[in-house]
Order: sequence, then C-alpha cells, then structure tokens
Amino acid sequence: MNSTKKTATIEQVAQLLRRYDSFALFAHTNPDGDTIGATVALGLALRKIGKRVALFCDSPMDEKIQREFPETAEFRREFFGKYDMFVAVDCGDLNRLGEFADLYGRFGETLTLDHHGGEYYSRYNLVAKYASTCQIVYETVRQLGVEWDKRIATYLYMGLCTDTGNFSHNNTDKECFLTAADLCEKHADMERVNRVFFKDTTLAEVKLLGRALNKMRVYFDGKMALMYLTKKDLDEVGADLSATSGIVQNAVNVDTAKVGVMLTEYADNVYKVSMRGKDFPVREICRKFGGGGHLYASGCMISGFLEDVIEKIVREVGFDL
Ligand SMILES: [Mn+2]
Repeated sequence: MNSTKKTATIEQVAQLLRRYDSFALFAHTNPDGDTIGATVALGLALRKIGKRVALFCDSPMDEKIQREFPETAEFRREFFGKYDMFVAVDCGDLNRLGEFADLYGRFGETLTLDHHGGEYYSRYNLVAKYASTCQIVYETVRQLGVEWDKRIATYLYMGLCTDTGNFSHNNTDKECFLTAADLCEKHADMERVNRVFFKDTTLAEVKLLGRALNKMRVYFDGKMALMYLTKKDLDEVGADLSATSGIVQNAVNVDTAKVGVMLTEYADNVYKVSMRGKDFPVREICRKFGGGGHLYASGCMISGFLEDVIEKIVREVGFDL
C-alpha cells in the first residue's frame, strides 16, 4: 500500500470534515440510490455545521429522482469552484468517478467513503465492510453530532434499502435494520423511497421487460438463465439504457438458476453484461472480462457479435458451475 494513502476511521473522517471549510462531493458515474443518498445526505449534514458544499456527478440525474428528491437537482456535471477537500462517495476505484477521475487524481486532499473494498486511490480512505455507503455516512453524521432532520434520514434510507435490494440481499445484516429503525424514527420518507426505487415503472420499462422475458434462454439444465436486449429493442419501445436496470433479477429468479445474465447492447456490438448469482459468486467471471462489482452482483462490458458474446459468457460460467 502506498504510504501516503491512509486508512481512516469514522472518528478521523469526522475530524477531517470539521477541519476544512469547503467540500466537493462526488457521486459515481451512472449513479445508484446509495451513491446519490450518501452524497446528498453528507452534503446536507456538512451544511448544517456551516460548511460550503458542492455536489458533482458526471452522469445526468434521472428525471423522476430529481422530481421526487429535489436536492438531487444540485448535482453538476461540469466542475467549478475551489474546495479544501474532494470526497469520493461509494466509488470502489478511481474510474467510478468517470469524467472527474483525472481531476480527482490530481487533487491533494481527497477522501474515499466506500464499501466495495477496491484499491486506495485517495489520501484518506474509509472503506468499511458495510452493506451500503449510506451506513458509513450515517455513522459519520452521528459522529459529527449534526442535528437530524427528515431529509438527511430519507437520503440515508435511500442507500440502505437500494443496496440491500430492499433488505433482501444476503448483505443485509443487523446493522441495516438497526439503522433503518433509527432513520424511521427520524422520519425518513420510506414510502417515497420504496415507490421511486422499487415500484414505479414506465410503460417503456414494462414493454422492455416483456421483450427480455420472451427471449430468455437457459443453459446447463436451467442452472444459467440469460436474457438480452438489442438497441433495436430499446429504440422500438422508446426506452434508454436506464430502463434495463433490474431486469437481470428475472433471470436469476428462475428457480433452477444459480446464475442470471442480462446483456444490453450499449453501442454497436458492445454489450453491457449484468450478472447475478444465487449462492454462486459471479465477480471473478466478470473480472475475466475486465469488469467487477460485488461477489453476487457484478457486471462487465464485452464487444462482439451477440451470439459470440453469449458463447463467451456461457463458456466462462460453465467452468464455474
Ligand atoms: Mn453502494
């Protein structure tokens, strides 16, 4: 480990946050509920103790999320201003910062708050084995002694429940429920978070799901289920890539399946691959294709013609099944 890159505890993080006056907070590219919730909650908490905060994310915020959670409209895709410290939130590696990776890498005072356990790329690194980065921010907010409010509680609940699949994935532990109980008491808007992240669907998304389900294939006596969507599918139902998130779950839900795979044509002959395992680790398989993620929920990008890409995946999964 690089000696200038240090592990930080919650107490040390709170000290750093108190010491400086201004912060640029970065959510990861293609943001999910955890990075959004943790970044906004940290920003709100820091402002409560008089700090200047700006939020950045290199990807556009989902319109529905902006409508339902107005503070997310603050995320900027262009960098501006001067700050004492840069904070990367829920970013397992520098590349997760997307367009901001170069800028971030050049800045001296940097802090990672994350739970993926990748390489240290910041000066200070708090990488905890929690189910969500929101759990880390929750403890940081407590350590800072910031007065709680409904907004902070709601944003933290957002990451807590999205990164655990609404408290159903096997990363869900006692801490998640204890924190959820506390955030409930602090008036987190759980109904809104649940509706936006787990229930609401657009007509295009339902149509897309129908197409993916129709094309499901199974391999190895049903131990692997695979679906795919082409650009043509997306264009015909009028959906963008974001509409495909979560569809992979339908593959791994097949009772005989140990692994579920979803391919989405990202660009001409470039496929975004999502994998989910049921007591079956998929991260190593995705790493072989240059991707990664969580042990049982990973992804990668593979170039090639559809049937060739499928064949490559089937072969790699077959080694492990
Ligand atoms: Mn996360």
